[in-house]
Amino acid sequence: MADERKVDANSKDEQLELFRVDDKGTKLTTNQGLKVSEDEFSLKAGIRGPTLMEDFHFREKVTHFDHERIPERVVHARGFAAHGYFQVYESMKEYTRAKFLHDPGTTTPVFVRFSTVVGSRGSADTVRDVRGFATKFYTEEGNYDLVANNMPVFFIQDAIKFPDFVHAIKPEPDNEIPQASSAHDTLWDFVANNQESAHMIMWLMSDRAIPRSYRMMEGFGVHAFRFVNEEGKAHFVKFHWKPKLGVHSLVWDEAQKIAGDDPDYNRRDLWDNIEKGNYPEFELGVQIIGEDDEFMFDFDILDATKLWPEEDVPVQIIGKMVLNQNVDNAFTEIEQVAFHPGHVVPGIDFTNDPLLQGRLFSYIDTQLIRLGGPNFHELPINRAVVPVHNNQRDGYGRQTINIGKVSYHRNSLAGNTPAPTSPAEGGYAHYQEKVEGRVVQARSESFADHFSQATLFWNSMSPPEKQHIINAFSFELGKVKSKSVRQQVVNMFANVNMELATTFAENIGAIPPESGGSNVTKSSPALSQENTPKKPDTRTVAVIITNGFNDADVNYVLETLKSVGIQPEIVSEKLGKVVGAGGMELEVDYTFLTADSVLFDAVYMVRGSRVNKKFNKQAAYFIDEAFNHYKPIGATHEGKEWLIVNDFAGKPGVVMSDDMGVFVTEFIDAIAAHRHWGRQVV
Ligand code: HDE
Repeated sequence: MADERKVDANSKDEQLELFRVDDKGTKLTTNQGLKVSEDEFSLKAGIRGPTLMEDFHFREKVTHFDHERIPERVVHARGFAAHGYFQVYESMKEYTRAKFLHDPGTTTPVFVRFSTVVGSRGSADTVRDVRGFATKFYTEEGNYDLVANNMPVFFIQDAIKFPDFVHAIKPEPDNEIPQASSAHDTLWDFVANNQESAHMIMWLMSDRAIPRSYRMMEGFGVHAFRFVNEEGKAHFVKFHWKPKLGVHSLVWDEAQKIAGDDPDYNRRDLWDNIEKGNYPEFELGVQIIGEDDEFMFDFDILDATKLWPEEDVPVQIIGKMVLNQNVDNAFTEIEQVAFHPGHVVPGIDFTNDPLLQGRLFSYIDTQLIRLGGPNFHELPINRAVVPVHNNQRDGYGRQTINIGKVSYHRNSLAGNTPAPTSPAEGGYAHYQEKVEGRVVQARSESFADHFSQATLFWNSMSPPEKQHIINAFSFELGKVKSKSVRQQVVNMFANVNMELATTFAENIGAIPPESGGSNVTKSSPALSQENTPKKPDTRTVAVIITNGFNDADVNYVLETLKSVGIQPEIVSEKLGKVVGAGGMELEVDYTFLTADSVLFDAVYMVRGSRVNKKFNKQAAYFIDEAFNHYKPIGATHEGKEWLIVNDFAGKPGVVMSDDMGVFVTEFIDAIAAHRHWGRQVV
């Protein structure tokens, strides 16, 4: 459950407070502060005459409106964010100078933006896609950005291919179709012709691409970074975020329906749970490899299409992040926040991963156009909590009023300040890696194996997860029009696993591969969501109910569910109240019109003594869909009778009993298990 602790020294919040304005109860003014007397009628020459140019309030209002939009992010356009704090569990001083990783008593304010990658700003949340997981730590040594994704590898090995990849996955340029989807010809043509994408495509076709909640996703820094300690000793490091609630996903049919029912599903879930005090928590983990062990692995640790199997390089949990505050304004905070993997603090450094190196260029560059110039660091959400002093000056929208004549280094007029700080006193010093070699445009041979880890991923999946991957390939390629591309993809994935390629080949009318297969037999249990923590906390339950229910029993069930952190919502025919046989009233949250079962994690079917035919029909649709999505279904009283008549009794995850104590215990267990894959769903 939520950790109630508040941030000790939330200096970021204090800083933002300086910029917050509450317009409620104030007088309307122009941007110049002039009080406005008329805001409905523009100034006209005669009551039916033309509008006059001298109406400055009209012009200012419309001009500002005309310029309200800024370019959306070229990728990760759709996102949502929240404030919180981070705390390290034990000092990491042995490995890194980064001060925010030293003192367990220090809380560092953070701002985290979750996103989809492909869709535009208005696209649906539940599409099949990678999710961004970008964290800005406002540390006492300056801002540190951990710009991560919810998958540990990437589609390409070298940043020079990023525009090609993005052009291929975005809507096709002639008709701008499809929105927020990888299920089209150009993406799969790219995949087949850039086989380094194989491993990431396995992740994209897996359940990881349709997370149940931003609160239930892992985050991965993807690249190998470097930790550098006080003595200058370096280690390779990969960053992980582990959600306290475990890693959970939707099923594909459900995800598609939610995209229509509630396109804001993931953002609403984050917002609502923070409002309710169910603060999302993530633990920060690190995998550390000594410099001497760089070449100990059967893959190149600098290759971003490879993960470091957790069984070989354990994830050390080093701290915790809690998101406990919603934004006040989506534009000024979420849209204007600017992340950059190059925003580091002393003790965190880069490696020669060619994907990372390219990112170091791209992020500042994109903010220049998106946020309108080089002063985006002055926007409230991007400001460091420590003072900023340098000789950078001017530019669009500059806000700092730098005093004095000196804006250059070296100088004598200002005593040669602002002065650099020596590394010993906390100045950033780049790691002195020895580099030598010829200038070449090529890729290291050690990056050449594109399939072993794709097979490792496949081998690690549980049977339902494997089936979902086959279904995803069948869906995506089923939407690809080019037969040649479909066949190329089948042939490519024969290198990963023959059963996989053969099964989806049959579903998409392609020729099953004649040869292929992999000799990789290794698996990594950490990759399967089957092994993730499963808890009932914050799960939602639709309570299907109408008048005449058993007051005491229903009240007992609802209160017990709430006591373990489950969130029941009342669903009935009409908004208003439903009344129990003994007069107890329950406020209806949703009707069958405003909600479908896809919006809930489980269903509790109560019915009531006063059901009618229409109620039964709508409830039946609800239950049927929940059953097909493998969700827990509980039933008591008239609900139980209905489930028995309709042949749901005894099926996995279907809980019913006349003893309310037994019922609620078993129902909570079924909810904690999340999905009941043992069902035969046709
Ligand atoms: Fe990004 N990426 N990226 N990316 N990325 C952007 O920056 C880029 C990559 C990631 O919520 C852009 O401000 C290149 C990997 C996240 O604001 C842009 C390459 C990972 C976000 C950009 C990559 C990411 C972005 C677009 C290949 C996981 C959203 C808008 C070398 C580790 C941040 C912006 C937010 C955003 C470039 C690959 C994560 C264009 C060139 C790998 C979470 O600069």
